Amino acid sequence: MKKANNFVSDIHVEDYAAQYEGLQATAEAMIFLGGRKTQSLNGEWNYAVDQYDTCIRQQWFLEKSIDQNGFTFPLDYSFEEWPVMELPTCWNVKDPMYYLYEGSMIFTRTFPWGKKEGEEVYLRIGAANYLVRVFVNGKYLGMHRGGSTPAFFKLTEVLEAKNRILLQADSTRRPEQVPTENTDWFNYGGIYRDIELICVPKVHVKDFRIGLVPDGTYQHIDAEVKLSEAVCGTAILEIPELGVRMDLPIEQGTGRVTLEGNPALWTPEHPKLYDVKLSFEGDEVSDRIGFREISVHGREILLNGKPLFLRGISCHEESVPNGKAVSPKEQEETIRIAKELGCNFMRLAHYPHHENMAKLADEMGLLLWEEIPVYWAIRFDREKTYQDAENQLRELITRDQNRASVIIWSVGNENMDTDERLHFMKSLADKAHEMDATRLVSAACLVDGAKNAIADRLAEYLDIIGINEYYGWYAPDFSKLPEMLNNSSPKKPVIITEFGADALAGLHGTADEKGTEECQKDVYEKQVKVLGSTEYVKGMTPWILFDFRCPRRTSYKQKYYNRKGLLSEDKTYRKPAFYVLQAFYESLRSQDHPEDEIVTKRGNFQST
Ligand code: GCB
Repeated sequence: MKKANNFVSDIHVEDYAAQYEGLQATAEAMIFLGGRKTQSLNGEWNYAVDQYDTCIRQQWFLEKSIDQNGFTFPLDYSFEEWPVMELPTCWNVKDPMYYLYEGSMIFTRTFPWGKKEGEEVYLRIGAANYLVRVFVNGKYLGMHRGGSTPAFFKLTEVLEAKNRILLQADSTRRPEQVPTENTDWFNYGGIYRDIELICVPKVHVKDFRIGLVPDGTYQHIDAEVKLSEAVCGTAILEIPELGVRMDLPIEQGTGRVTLEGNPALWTPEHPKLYDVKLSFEGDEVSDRIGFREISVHGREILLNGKPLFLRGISCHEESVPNGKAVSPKEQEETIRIAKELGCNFMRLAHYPHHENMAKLADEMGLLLWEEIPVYWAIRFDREKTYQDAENQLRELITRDQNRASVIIWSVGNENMDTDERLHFMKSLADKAHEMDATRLVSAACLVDGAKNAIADRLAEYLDIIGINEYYGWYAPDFSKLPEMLNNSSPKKPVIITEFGADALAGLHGTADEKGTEECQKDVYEKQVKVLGSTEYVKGMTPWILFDFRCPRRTSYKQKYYNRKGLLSEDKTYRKPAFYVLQAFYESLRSQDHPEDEIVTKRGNFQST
């Protein structure tokens, strides 16, 4: 751009963000966290709403009142006097003023640091929606895209005795992002998972993966290590309960070993976990590992070689008081309610949930479907959008690859079967397969409406076909469901990843009256009857466990909520359909595991 003599950088430059697009934190920047002590930066941060991105236009992080051209302006910020917000959080639930706010907020605080020789320091932000930019002591350290996966930044070189950190979190929806502008959930803004500093020796364990070799013997354990530097040496691997303490040779920074073991196998009914330790010179990490094998054979899903029906439920990451920043107690309660429903499986829709969900599922015994937000009308024609989606997938896999509970990576939900989409999502499925041979790959696909059949071309590249169908709701003629199932002859197992109906808690009427509890109950009764007797349907995750916020839902029954929850949004009231599904799952479970104790029925309604 040709600059006029009266040019002023902070008001005349509209591509101001371009210089803060580089240094993208990607999956490659991640560090294995298990067993590491971290220093928390959670807590009070000063903040300001920054609707016009003035912070990066004026470079507030420099804490100078002179711009690049020597132009002096009065400071438009005062970090110390700004109000305070407790992080992590979603700002929408912090103050009614921010209930619908989308855009940038600036967060800043100071922290002391005592440098130790030879130590590297990294910042980890568990999740910030959608992008976050990091500035420490006046320097731009990088940015991260993707609202639900962790971001890592190296701080070592910039740290001093006293440090100022400034974060720009920007929740703006943009067409080329993943997800794109239009979704069926609320776009919470904020830095809503833990912010922490990680100190590691220069040569440290960057990645550590361990699990059962999927060879059908259940006796071979595969462990793989990546170090931060291409050094050679010997790591030590320990699984005390299995009597394992062995050398793991490292060449050029990587090492891999397969060992004989006879672990008790992990199942949802018996979620046995083993303590595992790995050390390399001054660095030590640990994890709690369940050993299990998941596979498909024809139209069967097998867990440790045994056929399995996935008694599931879909779930968003949300609570009324905390938005997406659900507390550990709320996470545990979600799993507990799913178990009360009789589930052995949960679909964490439509984006990566907090990593603690998978840790809890490991401990409490629940199988998981994890998903990236390749949702609806993603810009499948854009290479940058693909890179963003693939990076989110790689970050998710790297984060949760040691979790026994996670059996399926989903590469998206309800996308039109176009050529661009097929190429895009096939590439994602290939990437997931390439990174992880110990799990299945799926996606939630739509029914082909013209054929009334399962005909999505993506199915060829998936291990399990996920199908969203809304017979009895969006597709009002229920008789089309058995017809659709008869019209289809999938070569792989099918999971019905969605069906459901809205019901406003406490609203009564006839089964024909949409939005009533009776209508939802009726849809569930019809659905489970048909799906339960379809040979190739090997699981289901009806839509959805709890009512959830959604800007698209404006009717008087919805009140900006999607009301397809089996429970109301406060997670206390169980609608009658809850008990229909519970009774169905109980009947399946008593066939599968007659020896298991039956979960006591609780709640406010007894099925008749
Ligand atoms: C779907 C979507 C889900 C929506 C749901 C609905 O098919 O996958 O995100 O919330 O339908 O209620 O319309």
